Amino acid sequence: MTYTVGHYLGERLAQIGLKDHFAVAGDYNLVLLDQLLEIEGLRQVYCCNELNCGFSAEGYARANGAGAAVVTFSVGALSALNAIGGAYAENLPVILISGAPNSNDHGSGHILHHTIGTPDYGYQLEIAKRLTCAAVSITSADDAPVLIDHAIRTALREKKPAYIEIACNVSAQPCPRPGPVGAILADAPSDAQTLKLAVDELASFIGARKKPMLLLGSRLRAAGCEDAAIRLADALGCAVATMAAAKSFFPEDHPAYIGTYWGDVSSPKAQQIFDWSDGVLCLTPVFNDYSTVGWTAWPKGDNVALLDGRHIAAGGKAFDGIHLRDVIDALIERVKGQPRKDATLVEYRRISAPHAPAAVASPDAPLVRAEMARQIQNLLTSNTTVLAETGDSWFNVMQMKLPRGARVELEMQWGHIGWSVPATFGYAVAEPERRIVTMVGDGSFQLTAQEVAQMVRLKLPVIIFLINNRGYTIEVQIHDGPYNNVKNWDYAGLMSVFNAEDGHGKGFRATTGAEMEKAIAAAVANREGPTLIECVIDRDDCTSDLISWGRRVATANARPPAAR
Ligand code: TPU
Ligand code: MG
Repeated sequence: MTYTVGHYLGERLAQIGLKDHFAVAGDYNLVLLDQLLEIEGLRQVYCCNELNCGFSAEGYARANGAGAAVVTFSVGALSALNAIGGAYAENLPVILISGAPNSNDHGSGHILHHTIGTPDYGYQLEIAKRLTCAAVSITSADDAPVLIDHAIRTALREKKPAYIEIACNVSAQPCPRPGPVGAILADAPSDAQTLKLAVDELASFIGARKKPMLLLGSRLRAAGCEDAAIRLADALGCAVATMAAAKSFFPEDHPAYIGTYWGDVSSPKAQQIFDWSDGVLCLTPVFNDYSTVGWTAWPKGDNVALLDGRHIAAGGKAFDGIHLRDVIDALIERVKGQPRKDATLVEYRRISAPHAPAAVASPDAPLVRAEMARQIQNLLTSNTTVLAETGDSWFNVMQMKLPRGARVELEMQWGHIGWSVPATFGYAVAEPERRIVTMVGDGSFQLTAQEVAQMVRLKLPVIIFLINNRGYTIEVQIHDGPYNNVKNWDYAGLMSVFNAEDGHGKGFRATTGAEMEKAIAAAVANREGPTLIECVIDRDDCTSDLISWGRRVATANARPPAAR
């Protein structure tokens, strides 16, 4: 058998730990898909459309560390690029692979199908360059190994997406076999001198403060520092808060954990502790308009130290080219044996009230948000992952208490409604043994609903809570108008559409607590496919946090243009 460019790509994907890749077929990628099918241990998983294909690979990368999507030129890739923008925003190495025009057509003046109708096909690569950390075009088998390795290596290093397009007549051309994977995984070590100076600076930042605390942000996983953050918390003894987008990146049953810091909509007392602290070590934060609650809660100034994956800023100094993992390890060594800096945690324990269990609603009363959230909370185990969509689902999941091991996945930087359905599919493909629970609003679900059919196809026992409040409630809280009303669907009824003649998905509609409980029991018992539970609640029944946050964001949006 001839070893080909497609084989090389597939083998590299398998080497970096991919057991699956997501695909939508098209004539520019058919031969490539044939080559990928021949790679042992690499399954080809199909999606309904390319946007979903991109988000499926993104969800897969959340569970597996990296993901790949294979699409056709332009009509496919331009849809997938939206999800690639998401992977960039969310720091996930997703490799987008696009079939491309025959190498003989480049520069020929030929007009080809699926293009914008001009003989220049370079626009897709140009767009991809803006949305990825590496974008390459392969029009000759000779260049393929170097270009493929460059794209994959850069994506893994940067924890950002990469783009590879392969001319359709090159995928099956002969190509050498790849060497060991170490060549593309190896990373430059931290610069020793910079590391020492950065740790000196951080140690004196902490030493000079009485009430330090740790704030963990959403890039912690990409930096590979979730465990290191726990060790640092143990060494310092101070309070630890997570930012909203970093929910579940620190164990919530850890004695130092005080909840989410999110300005006005923080967990009880977390904002007071934050305001009282005289030195916040921010690990891998992303401060945007949403995470700072419309710029009202933006940690900065002399009492803030910023520690990113490869960059430290503290005490008016900046340090680059050092891995956060190394910084944390060295800092732990430095503070060892010193008195614990536990003032923020002691203070938190003084002012915080014990957590009161949520009240149980009367079983036959109309379903309300609080009862819905209570029942979903009860479903969470140490083996559960909750994917929470943009909307009030963000605020509902933020209030949940996670057992050790439970994970939450959020897409707060990109915030593409509809993300959760294909991301759930991809996540479930990577982690079929976990209990996977999705919370998605009616408005969001309508963007990507058809990907539930692929969960039926692969018999993935996902539980989807579809929150039907007949509107874009998160938008209602920011700015209301007729555009926030959503056409109602028979959501539970969709499942029989997706099942057709051979599926085992189940759909239920819950209008009371009792109906929801029954549906959850049936969902847990259904191991043969997804279960969708439509939770019917009132249009205005949302968390108070969403209302407060929505007001702040609306104010930030409404700032008039600055006078020139
Ligand atoms: O719980 P709830 O009602 O807030 O959630 P639902 O029903 O899913 O509504 C979400 C409403 C929403 C929109 C329309 N949130 N953000 N947007 C703006 C938006 C539009 N298009 C995309 C692709 N992403 C968006 N975030
Ligand atoms: Mg809604």
